[in-house]
Amino acid sequence: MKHTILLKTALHFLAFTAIQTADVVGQSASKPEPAKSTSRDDANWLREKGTLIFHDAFEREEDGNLARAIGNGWNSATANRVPEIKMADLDEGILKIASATQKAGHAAHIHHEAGFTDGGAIVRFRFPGLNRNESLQLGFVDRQTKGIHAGHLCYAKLTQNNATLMDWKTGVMNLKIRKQRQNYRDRKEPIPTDLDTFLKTKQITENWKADNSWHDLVLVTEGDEMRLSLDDKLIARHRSPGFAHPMKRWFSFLIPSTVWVDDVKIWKVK
Ligand SMILES: [Ca+2]
Ligand SMILES: [Ca+2]
Repeated sequence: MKHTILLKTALHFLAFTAIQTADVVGQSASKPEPAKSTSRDDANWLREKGTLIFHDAFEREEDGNLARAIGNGWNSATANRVPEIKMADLDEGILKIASATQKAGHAAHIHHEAGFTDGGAIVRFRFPGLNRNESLQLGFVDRQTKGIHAGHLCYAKLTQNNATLMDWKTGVMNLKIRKQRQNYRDRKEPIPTDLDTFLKTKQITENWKADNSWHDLVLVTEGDEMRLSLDDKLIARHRSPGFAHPMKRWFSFLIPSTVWVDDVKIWKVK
Protein backbone atom coordinates (compact mmCIF):
# COMPACT_ATOMS: atom_id res chain seq x y z
CA MET A 1 0.00 0.00 0.00
CA LYS A 2 2.76 2.37 0.99
CA HIS A 3 4.61 1.46 -2.20
CA THR A 4 1.49 2.14 -4.29
CA ILE A 5 1.19 5.65 -2.80
CA LEU A 6 4.88 6.30 -3.44
CA LEU A 7 4.52 5.04 -7.02
CA LYS A 8 1.42 7.22 -7.58
CA THR A 9 3.29 10.26 -6.18
CA ALA A 10 6.26 9.53 -8.44
CA LEU A 11 3.99 9.14 -11.51
CA HIS A 12 2.15 12.35 -10.61
CA PHE A 13 5.50 14.17 -10.31
CA LEU A 14 6.64 12.81 -13.69
CA ALA A 15 3.37 13.81 -15.34
CA PHE A 16 3.59 17.30 -13.80
CA THR A 17 7.19 17.69 -15.03
CA ALA A 18 6.12 16.56 -18.50
CA ILE A 19 3.35 19.20 -18.59
CA GLN A 20 5.81 21.88 -17.47
CA THR A 21 8.31 20.81 -20.14
CA ALA A 22 5.55 20.85 -22.77
CA ASP A 23 4.60 24.37 -21.65
CA VAL A 24 8.18 25.56 -22.06
CA VAL A 25 8.44 23.90 -25.47
CA GLY A 26 5.07 25.42 -26.42
CA GLN A 27 6.26 28.89 -25.37
CA SER A 28 9.46 28.73 -27.37
CA ALA A 29 7.59 27.39 -30.42
CA SER A 30 5.21 30.36 -30.36
CA LYS A 31 8.05 32.91 -30.47
CA PRO A 32 8.52 34.50 -33.92
CA GLU A 33 11.04 32.56 -35.96
CA PRO A 34 13.05 33.84 -38.93
CA ALA A 35 10.92 33.43 -42.06
CA LYS A 36 11.66 30.36 -44.14
CA SER A 37 12.44 31.06 -47.76
CA THR A 38 9.10 29.96 -49.19
CA SER A 39 6.72 30.65 -46.30
CA ARG A 40 6.91 34.45 -46.11
CA ASP A 41 3.51 36.10 -46.71
CA ASP A 42 4.41 39.69 -47.56
CA ALA A 43 0.96 40.63 -48.88
CA ASN A 44 -0.35 39.78 -45.43
CA TRP A 45 2.55 41.63 -43.76
CA LEU A 46 1.65 44.79 -45.71
CA ARG A 47 -2.08 44.48 -44.93
CA GLU A 48 -1.57 43.74 -41.24
CA LYS A 49 1.32 46.08 -40.39
CA GLY A 50 1.00 48.70 -43.10
CA THR A 51 -1.13 51.65 -44.19
CA LEU A 52 -2.45 51.73 -47.76
CA ILE A 53 -1.05 55.01 -49.15
CA PHE A 54 -2.09 54.60 -52.79
CA HIS A 55 -4.43 52.45 -54.84
CA ASP A 56 -5.23 52.53 -58.53
CA ALA A 57 -7.47 50.06 -60.34
CA PHE A 58 -7.26 52.03 -63.64
CA GLU A 59 -11.03 52.07 -64.20
CA ARG A 60 -11.02 55.13 -66.50
CA GLU A 61 -9.72 56.43 -69.83
CA GLU A 62 -6.37 58.14 -70.32
CA ASP A 63 -6.18 61.78 -71.33
CA GLY A 64 -3.85 61.95 -74.33
CA ASN A 65 -0.26 60.73 -74.62
CA LEU A 66 1.78 63.08 -72.45
CA ALA A 67 3.46 62.71 -69.06
CA ARG A 68 0.28 63.09 -66.95
CA ALA A 69 -2.07 61.25 -69.34
CA ILE A 70 -2.68 58.25 -67.05
CA GLY A 71 -4.07 60.54 -64.31
CA ASN A 72 -4.48 59.83 -60.56
CA GLY A 73 -1.01 61.27 -59.88
CA TRP A 74 0.96 59.10 -62.31
CA ASN A 75 3.78 60.71 -64.22
CA SER A 76 5.91 59.53 -67.10
CA ALA A 77 9.54 60.51 -67.48
CA THR A 78 9.58 59.39 -71.11
CA ALA A 79 6.12 60.20 -72.63
CA ASN A 80 6.93 63.77 -73.65
CA ARG A 81 9.92 62.60 -75.70
CA VAL A 82 7.52 61.01 -78.19
CA PRO A 83 4.23 62.96 -77.86
CA GLU A 84 2.80 61.41 -81.05
CA ILE A 85 3.01 57.87 -79.58
CA LYS A 86 0.58 56.47 -76.99
CA MET A 87 2.74 54.43 -74.61
CA ALA A 88 0.13 54.16 -71.84
CA ASP A 89 -3.40 53.17 -72.86
CA LEU A 90 -6.16 52.72 -70.27
CA ASP A 91 -8.52 50.13 -71.67
CA GLU A 92 -11.12 47.90 -69.93
CA GLY A 93 -9.74 48.87 -66.49
CA ILE A 94 -6.21 47.89 -67.47
CA LEU A 95 -3.11 50.04 -67.97
CA LYS A 96 -1.63 48.75 -71.21
CA ILE A 97 1.98 49.88 -71.56
CA ALA A 98 3.76 49.72 -74.90
CA SER A 99 7.12 51.44 -74.78
CA ALA A 100 8.50 53.34 -77.76
CA THR A 101 11.94 52.53 -76.41
CA GLN A 102 13.89 53.12 -79.60
CA LYS A 103 12.28 56.43 -80.50
CA ALA A 104 12.27 57.72 -76.91
CA GLY A 105 15.82 56.53 -76.32
CA HIS A 106 14.72 54.96 -73.02
CA ALA A 107 12.40 52.27 -71.66
CA ALA A 108 9.00 53.66 -70.59
CA HIS A 109 9.50 55.08 -67.09
CA ILE A 110 6.17 55.55 -65.33
CA HIS A 111 6.17 56.60 -61.68
CA HIS A 112 3.99 57.62 -58.75
CA GLU A 113 4.66 59.14 -55.33
CA ALA A 114 5.23 56.50 -52.65
CA GLY A 115 6.97 57.63 -49.43
CA PHE A 116 8.08 54.94 -46.99
CA THR A 117 11.14 53.39 -45.35
CA ASP A 118 9.73 49.86 -44.99
CA GLY A 119 6.76 48.81 -47.11
CA GLY A 120 6.11 47.95 -50.70
CA ALA A 121 3.77 47.48 -53.62
CA ILE A 122 1.24 44.89 -54.72
CA VAL A 123 0.83 44.81 -58.49
CA ARG A 124 -1.43 42.68 -60.69
CA PHE A 125 0.20 42.33 -64.10
CA ARG A 126 0.57 40.17 -67.14
CA PHE A 127 2.81 39.91 -70.15
CA PRO A 128 0.30 40.20 -73.01
CA GLY A 129 2.54 38.23 -75.37
CA LEU A 130 2.55 41.00 -77.97
CA ASN A 131 6.34 41.08 -78.21
CA ARG A 132 9.17 38.69 -77.61
CA ASN A 133 11.31 39.22 -74.52
CA GLU A 134 8.70 41.20 -72.60
CA SER A 135 10.11 42.21 -69.23
CA LEU A 136 8.94 44.14 -66.19
CA GLN A 137 11.16 46.19 -63.92
CA LEU A 138 9.67 47.88 -60.88
CA GLY A 139 11.07 49.47 -57.77
CA PHE A 140 11.86 52.66 -55.93
CA VAL A 141 13.45 56.02 -56.70
CA ASP A 142 14.58 59.04 -54.69
CA ARG A 143 15.75 61.96 -56.80
CA GLN A 144 16.35 64.17 -53.75
CA THR A 145 19.36 62.21 -52.51
CA LYS A 146 22.62 63.19 -54.19
CA GLY A 147 25.16 60.70 -55.50
CA ILE A 148 22.69 58.30 -57.18
CA HIS A 149 22.15 58.46 -60.96
CA ALA A 150 18.53 59.55 -61.60
CA GLY A 151 17.73 58.54 -58.00
CA HIS A 152 17.45 54.83 -58.91
CA LEU A 153 17.51 53.02 -55.54
CA CYS A 154 16.45 49.43 -56.01
CA TYR A 155 14.46 47.27 -58.38
CA ALA A 156 13.05 43.86 -59.13
CA LYS A 157 13.21 42.73 -62.73
CA LEU A 158 11.22 39.92 -64.28
CA THR A 159 12.39 38.60 -67.62
CA GLN A 160 11.19 35.59 -69.59
CA ASN A 161 13.43 33.22 -67.59
CA ASN A 162 14.31 34.78 -64.27
CA ALA A 163 13.68 37.24 -61.47
CA THR A 164 16.41 39.58 -60.20
CA LEU A 165 16.57 41.89 -57.17
CA MET A 166 19.02 44.78 -57.49
CA ASP A 167 20.48 47.34 -55.10
CA TRP A 168 21.40 50.16 -57.48
CA LYS A 169 21.90 52.82 -54.80
CA THR A 170 25.15 51.31 -53.53
CA GLY A 171 25.76 49.46 -56.82
CA VAL A 172 25.68 50.43 -60.50
CA MET A 173 23.83 53.77 -60.03
CA ASN A 174 26.20 55.05 -57.33
CA LEU A 175 27.84 57.91 -59.23
CA LYS A 176 31.42 56.94 -58.34
CA ILE A 177 30.88 53.30 -59.32
CA ARG A 178 28.99 54.31 -62.45
CA LYS A 179 31.87 56.54 -63.56
CA GLN A 180 34.43 53.84 -62.78
CA ARG A 181 32.45 51.31 -64.84
CA GLN A 182 31.95 53.75 -67.68
CA ASN A 183 35.74 54.24 -68.01
CA TYR A 184 36.15 50.53 -68.74
CA ARG A 185 33.08 50.49 -71.01
CA ASP A 186 34.42 53.43 -73.03
CA ARG A 187 37.68 51.55 -73.52
CA LYS A 188 35.70 48.35 -74.24
CA GLU A 189 37.60 46.58 -71.47
CA PRO A 190 36.13 44.16 -68.98
CA ILE A 191 35.66 45.64 -65.52
CA PRO A 192 38.28 44.52 -62.94
CA THR A 193 37.55 41.36 -61.00
CA ASP A 194 37.29 43.13 -57.63
CA LEU A 195 34.67 45.59 -58.96
CA ASP A 196 32.80 42.76 -60.67
CA THR A 197 32.82 40.70 -57.45
CA PHE A 198 31.63 43.72 -55.46
CA LEU A 199 28.76 44.42 -57.89
CA LYS A 200 27.66 40.76 -57.79
CA THR A 201 26.95 41.17 -54.05
CA LYS A 202 24.38 43.87 -54.95
CA GLN A 203 21.92 41.55 -56.66
CA ILE A 204 20.43 38.09 -56.72
CA THR A 205 18.84 36.19 -59.62
CA GLU A 206 16.39 33.32 -59.26
CA ASN A 207 14.74 31.13 -61.88
CA TRP A 208 11.22 32.09 -62.88
CA LYS A 209 9.45 31.14 -66.09
CA ALA A 210 7.27 33.84 -67.62
CA ASP A 211 3.89 33.15 -69.22
CA ASN A 212 0.90 35.21 -70.43
CA SER A 213 -1.30 34.77 -67.34
CA TRP A 214 -2.22 37.41 -64.79
CA HIS A 215 0.05 37.39 -61.72
CA ASP A 216 -0.07 39.00 -58.30
CA LEU A 217 3.33 40.46 -57.49
CA VAL A 218 4.45 41.72 -54.09
CA LEU A 219 7.69 43.71 -53.80
CA VAL A 220 8.76 44.90 -50.34
CA THR A 221 11.71 46.35 -48.51
CA GLU A 222 12.18 45.76 -44.78
CA GLY A 223 15.40 47.12 -43.29
CA ASP A 224 18.22 46.13 -45.66
CA GLU A 225 16.23 43.29 -47.22
CA MET A 226 14.19 43.30 -50.43
CA ARG A 227 11.74 40.48 -51.17
CA LEU A 228 9.74 39.53 -54.26
CA SER A 229 6.71 37.26 -54.21
CA LEU A 230 4.54 36.05 -57.08
CA ASP A 231 1.12 34.49 -56.54
CA ASP A 232 1.74 34.13 -52.77
CA LYS A 233 5.11 32.41 -53.23
CA LEU A 234 8.38 34.01 -52.21
CA ILE A 235 10.56 34.02 -55.35
CA ALA A 236 13.62 36.02 -54.24
CA ARG A 237 15.03 37.80 -51.21
CA HIS A 238 18.31 39.68 -50.86
CA ARG A 239 20.05 41.87 -48.28
CA SER A 240 22.13 44.89 -49.30
CA PRO A 241 22.63 48.34 -47.69
CA GLY A 242 20.85 50.27 -50.47
CA PHE A 243 17.53 48.54 -49.72
CA ALA A 244 17.56 50.32 -46.33
CA HIS A 245 17.45 53.79 -47.98
CA PRO A 246 15.23 55.84 -45.63
CA MET A 247 12.91 57.32 -48.26
CA LYS A 248 11.42 55.35 -51.15
CA ARG A 249 9.97 58.51 -52.64
CA TRP A 250 8.65 57.13 -55.93
CA PHE A 251 7.31 53.80 -57.05
CA SER A 252 8.52 53.26 -60.63
CA PHE A 253 7.90 51.00 -63.60
CA LEU A 254 10.64 50.60 -66.21
CA ILE A 255 9.17 48.78 -69.18
CA PRO A 256 11.16 48.33 -72.41
CA SER A 257 8.44 46.44 -74.31
CA THR A 258 4.80 45.57 -73.46
CA VAL A 259 3.19 44.91 -70.05
CA TRP A 260 -0.41 45.16 -68.82
CA VAL A 261 -1.15 46.32 -65.27
CA ASP A 262 -4.60 45.80 -63.74
CA ASP A 263 -4.09 47.11 -60.20
CA VAL A 264 -1.43 48.81 -58.05
CA LYS A 265 -1.39 49.24 -54.28
CA ILE A 266 1.40 50.94 -52.30
CA TRP A 267 1.73 50.26 -48.59
CA LYS A 268 3.79 51.98 -45.92
CA VAL A 269 4.79 49.91 -42.89
CA LYS A 270 7.22 52.51 -41.55
CA1 LIG B 1 -7.71 54.15 -73.78
CA1 LIG C 1 -8.41 47.26 -63.10
